Amino acid sequence: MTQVLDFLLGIWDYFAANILTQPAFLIGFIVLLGYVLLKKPLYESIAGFLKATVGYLILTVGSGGLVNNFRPILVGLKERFNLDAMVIDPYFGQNAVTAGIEETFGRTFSDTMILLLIAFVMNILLVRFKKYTKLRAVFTTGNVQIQQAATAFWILLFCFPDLGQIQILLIMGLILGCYWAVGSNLTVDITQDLTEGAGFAIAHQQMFGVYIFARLAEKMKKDKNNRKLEDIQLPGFLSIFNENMVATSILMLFFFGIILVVLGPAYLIEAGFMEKGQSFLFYILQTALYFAVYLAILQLGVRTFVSELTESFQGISNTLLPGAVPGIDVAATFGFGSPNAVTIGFLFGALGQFITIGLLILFKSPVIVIAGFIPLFFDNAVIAVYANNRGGFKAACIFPFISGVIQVLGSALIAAFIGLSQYGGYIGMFDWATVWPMMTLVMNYLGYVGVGLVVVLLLAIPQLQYRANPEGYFLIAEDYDEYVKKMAVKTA
Ligand code: ASC
Repeated sequence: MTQVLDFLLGIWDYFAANILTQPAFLIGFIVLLGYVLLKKPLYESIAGFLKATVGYLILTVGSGGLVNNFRPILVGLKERFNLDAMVIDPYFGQNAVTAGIEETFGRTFSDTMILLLIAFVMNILLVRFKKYTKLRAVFTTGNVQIQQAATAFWILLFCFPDLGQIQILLIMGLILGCYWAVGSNLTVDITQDLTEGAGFAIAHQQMFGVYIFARLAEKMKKDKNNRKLEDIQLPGFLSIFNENMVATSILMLFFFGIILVVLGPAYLIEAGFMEKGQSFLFYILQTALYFAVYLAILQLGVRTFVSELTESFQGISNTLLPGAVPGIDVAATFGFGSPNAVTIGFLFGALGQFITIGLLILFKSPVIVIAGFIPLFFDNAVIAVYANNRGGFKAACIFPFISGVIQVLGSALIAAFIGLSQYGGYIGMFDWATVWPMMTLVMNYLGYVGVGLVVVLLLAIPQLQYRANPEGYFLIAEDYDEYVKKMAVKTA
């Protein structure tokens, strides 16, 4: 019996390590399965698998390039000024959990794969029974699931220090599974609208944030002077900003130019960023221009795999999971809407974060935060893309700014509260600076009743969404063109 179980667990571990937590392959295999279910010839199915996987890997090159190039520059501020500070960034958050968990709780966390199994199965079941649950999206972004599992593990140990390993895994699986399914589902409608029916939702770390800001942005639509970024044609010399690559390059030149000057060539050489004897001016120029380079790569990746995913997923949503959409990496949305919204969101979010960090320093906060690249880019730029799409350019400036303030304050408060800040990092993404701290408080003060309450409240959200538009709710995921027609008739 135990041998059979070990064998099955071995298979699962292999699947989890190589596919489930590697979104490029997971998406590739989903495309393959979709085409097979659509009864496409095998060679076409394999071609689809390859194109989707390559496309996703291209996206990873783009997003990884951005993260690896620009995160060290921001984190450099900490070293350069010898700040005893916590970096808000998912990888720093994960490291902090690993560094502190033994000392703080006398535990280690090695059951990530089993946790993923529980939460993934739970997510699929919730969608399979969508008639009752009203949930339409499956979370496929394994790389962020691991980071979230680490932070959630810490939070649960903080709330329930005496819980056994199996109980922790079950409660975590329950809560994370619900968060993934409900969060991803929240983004279905607004993403269909943004992408004109590409057939995916977001599966990442700011799903609630994107939804809330998208809805708030709608309130700004009435203002006639508040056009979408793509509808604004700047006059005269400003017209060069109409071209996204130029706009990104110029704005990043200023942004990273200032930071690099603050860090100074001496530090940059010492820390290995710059070579001795290299021109500082051209170093700055090249660094800033690489932002536009990686962004372009990222968008190419999105274009390569999204069309395959859209078409093939029909196979799955016609049979295995009726009416479902895949939840995928938030970076996929950078291929849609206004490319300039990406840059604007990043910069306004950074402004919000930097001002708030300045205030923390000024008021001698016990926890000082260092801005992390991933929350700045993958939260705030995305919030701007949706805000611009639903409410115009003012929304694309204001909401990322507010998000930046919240990311810093929310992370500082929760990380200090649960004792994670002293280990140098916190995940820092929008939902983890807002929704998760609230859930933590509820569980901490109400115990198991709190766990129940969190699950019930999460599961109530899709019910409310459904009630707001029962006719369109499933249709928008199943057949976007039909949905648009139906809604046009309704409003006419
Ligand atoms: C994250 C994280 C990443 C990026 C990536 C964006 O939160 O951990 O590696 O965002 O998913 O494409």
